Amino acid sequence: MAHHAGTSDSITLTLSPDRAKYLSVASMFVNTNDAFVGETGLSIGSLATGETFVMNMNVWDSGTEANDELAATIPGPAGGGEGFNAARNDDDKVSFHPGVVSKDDGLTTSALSANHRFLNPGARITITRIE
Ligand SMILES: [Ca+2]
Ligand SMILES: [Ca+2]
Repeated sequence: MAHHAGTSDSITLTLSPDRAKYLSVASMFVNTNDAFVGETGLSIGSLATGETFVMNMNVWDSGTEANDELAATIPGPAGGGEGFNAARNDDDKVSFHPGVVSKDDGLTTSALSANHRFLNPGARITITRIE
């Protein structure tokens, strides 16, 4: 999934409660160079019907691309540029994402505006067992 600021998506999964005890999710922040959210091992096996689990997610920098915020390197609608490139010019370490700067806050070459800025935790996941 790919998310835009301030919006939400909903998906329905059909799982066997006997076999699906844990859920892992990942999504890129498409209006960034290489930011993503990801959680693994979310325990869903004990959710009762109608019960909801909510978790705020930290945004990670995948360490593959320098956060230059150039349109040519941002795949989301703010840039329309390249998504993945095998050439790595970041530090090759996953770390907390420092957030984007944007052209509104002084990075004049940035394809991003203040609307694309975020703070950690930058996303929320809500899981509801519906039957
Ligand atoms: Ca980066
Ligand atoms: Ca890219």
